Amino acid sequence: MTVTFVTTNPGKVNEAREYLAEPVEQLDFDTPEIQSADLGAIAAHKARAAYEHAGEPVFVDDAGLFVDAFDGFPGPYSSYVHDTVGVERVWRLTSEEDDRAASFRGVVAYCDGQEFEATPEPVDREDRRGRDLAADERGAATTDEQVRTDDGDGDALPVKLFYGVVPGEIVAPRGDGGFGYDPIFEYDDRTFAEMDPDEKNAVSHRGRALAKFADWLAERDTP
Ligand code: ITT
Repeated sequence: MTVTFVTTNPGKVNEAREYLAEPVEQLDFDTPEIQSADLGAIAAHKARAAYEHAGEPVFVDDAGLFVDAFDGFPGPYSSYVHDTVGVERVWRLTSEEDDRAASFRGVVAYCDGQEFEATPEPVDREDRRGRDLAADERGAATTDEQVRTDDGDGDALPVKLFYGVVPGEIVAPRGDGGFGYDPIFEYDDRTFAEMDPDEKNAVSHRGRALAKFADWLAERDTP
């Protein structure tokens, strides 16, 4: 079954194609985004709007770069900061700090107009290369799979959310791959822009969220 990814960002689509067993089709639509400090709320709102636009089951992704020294900034404002301040200057600002730790956090949000089963409790899990995902997620104040039905906009369509987080460090730009903040985000001695898409996926916030989404789709589609 084809799954439709509503996003303006082809880099995200490439990553989803590496991960999901199902064929992924991009619907290039700039979904309106609410302003919120809560990535889950932004993603849920985005998924509902995308579903209403597409008229078919869809998923969206919302992600941001959270710099520890700036209490998480740019976080949910990453897109705006990327287009205004720019990646190079985010590096320069961070280079003045002693603490250059940061994390990418992301949420994959799925909406098909239906209700979802009750959400299981978070479980300890490893990624496909044996990394302990739960250890990274514990420090990042994310929760595991969730269903959201109300984000202050009344009786809203249910949205299923899958979170992912990866800790790293802000460094001077290196590498030509990836997109967005990838050149300044270092994980295990390499920036995300120095990794192939499958290498980035194996450790990234999006890869982690997509892994949970893929597991859920597979379970749901098993008779
Ligand atoms: P859509 O909303 O259309 O999906 P977008 O690129 O605007 O695409 P986001 O709002 O989720 O996506 O992204 C916020 C910013 O964070 C944006 O500047 C992205 O380039 C950046 N970003 C998101 N995921 C990233 C990743 O895996 N690597 C590097 N930068 C990323």
